[in-house]
Amino acid sequence: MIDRGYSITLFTALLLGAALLASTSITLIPKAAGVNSTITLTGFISAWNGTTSKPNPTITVTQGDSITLRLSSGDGAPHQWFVDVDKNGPSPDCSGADICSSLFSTSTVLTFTVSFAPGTYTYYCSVHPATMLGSFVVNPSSSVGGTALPADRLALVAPYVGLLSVLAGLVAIRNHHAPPTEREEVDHRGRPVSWVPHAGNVQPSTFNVRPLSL
Ligand SMILES: [Cu+2]
Repeated sequence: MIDRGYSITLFTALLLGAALLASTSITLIPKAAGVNSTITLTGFISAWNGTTSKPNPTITVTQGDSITLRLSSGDGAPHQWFVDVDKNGPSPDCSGADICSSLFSTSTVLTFTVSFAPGTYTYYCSVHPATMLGSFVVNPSSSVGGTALPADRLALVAPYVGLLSVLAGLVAIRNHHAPPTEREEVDHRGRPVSWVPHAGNVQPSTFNVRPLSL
């Protein structure tokens, strides 16, 4: 009883909805887990790792990495390592966005996860920020140009679109199957004329009844 065009539309809507719902499980492929890396820095008033061939080395990490930073004082002076995440310069905001070690004269270990945005930051010693500073580079978590976000956005939206399509289809079925009203008419001889209006056309019709000329 359902007309062909309607069936195709309904089938397409249901298929689209089901496909979108299914796609959510496809896009939930786990991302590459953050790497655990250990970095060692020795503090000297002249520079971090000041006695090596690479003082104040550039530290390069990937977003999501778990970092273990092994810090020691090479000159017995107190030092404090921090990365200036909020990019407001060499005064540490340890209760804010910046990530800080404790103040140490012997050694300490700082562990943290790189949960802030990719970009280039500066790490300092808060006690000797003029000489003890270097670059802290955070690379995006996706290895191919950091294009992971569009898929994530699709995964966020797809279940809702899928659900809406299915709901729209169900509402359409419900409306379409509203039972047609049966009307009873009487012809010019008083005999009942039964008819069912065509589905989708329930407008009242006019019967022109002429008496037969005998
Ligand atoms: Cu220092």
